[in-house]
Amino acid sequence: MTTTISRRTLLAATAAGAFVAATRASFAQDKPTIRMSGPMTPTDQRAVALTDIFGPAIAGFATFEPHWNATLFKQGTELAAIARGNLDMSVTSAQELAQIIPDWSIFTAGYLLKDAAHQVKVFNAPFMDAMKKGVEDKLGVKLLSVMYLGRRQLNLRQSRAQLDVKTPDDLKGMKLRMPGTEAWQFLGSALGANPVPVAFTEVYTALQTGAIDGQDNPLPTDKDSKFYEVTKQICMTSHLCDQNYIAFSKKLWDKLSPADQATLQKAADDASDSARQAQLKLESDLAQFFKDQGLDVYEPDVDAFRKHVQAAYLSSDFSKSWPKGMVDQVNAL
Ligand code: KDO
Repeated sequence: MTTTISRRTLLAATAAGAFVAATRASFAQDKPTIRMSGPMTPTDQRAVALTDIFGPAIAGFATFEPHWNATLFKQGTELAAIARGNLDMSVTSAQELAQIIPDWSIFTAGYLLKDAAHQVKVFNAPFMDAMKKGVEDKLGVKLLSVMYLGRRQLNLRQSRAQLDVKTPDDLKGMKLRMPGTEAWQFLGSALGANPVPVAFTEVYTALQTGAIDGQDNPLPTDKDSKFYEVTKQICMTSHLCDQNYIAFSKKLWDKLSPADQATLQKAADDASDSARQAQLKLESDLAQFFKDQGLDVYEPDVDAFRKHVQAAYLSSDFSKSWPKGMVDQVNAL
């Protein structure tokens, strides 16, 4: 026996279905969407951890919506976007914070932070409370956790046979791409080079066309962004043990219940811990990978670089804005 559904019944069923979907959607809309913008690729370990760990961990009360490759906001404009209420989250840096709050330039100084564990100890140290409060008060941004980016190395278009880098003198006249903020440009000069500002998403093309002579990033970034395809050497200066901070809208944070705040904080910590372990593993494996790709990978006179860079910072205006005694507190951890 076949049953025929009348047109009226079919229309009623469709309308009911639409009503249920709309209601569910409106319930879904009650959960805030956390829009995040970052210049990193979706395959960068920090992005993978945010997508695979952070997003699912907060899914009970919020929808995580990441935008990678700086497709939503240009690199370096995210903090202002959060402050204006146009963005909820980013992965920021001391170099970006220092543009607005000069104290943060202490963490842009080469050869200060020692390693990933030191970064975590510093971020959680009591003397950082005032620094974090300053960011909340001035920018409406809450720094949730520290992410390990890696030790920054020189990555050059010339082979070692063409340019064997031993000391900062060997970088004289080199067009070394550094990110656009003043603190980054200063680091490029402190290394002995001529810093050239280029956005992260433009670096590959700038290397390919010869617009720049080289760039500096940790080994995992050089792999993930395929910079090794358009460069011939990696000179292991380890000039900055680099880090980022998960930056979150204070306005959005304050709207969450204490329970959801705790869940979100744990999600940020878990994602940062996972990404840190992944980056460290990559860092230990990648020197051989780049050698297999035909790049020269070697150490320069690191002491010569350390002395040159530290002297440049200590005689700079930057160091005048560092909180009194904080260098000693950082070194003591
Ligand atoms: C870069 O532009 O070289 C840099 O490494 C700077 C970091 O602070 C961070 O913005 C990073 O790019 C991006 O997350 C892409 O890895």
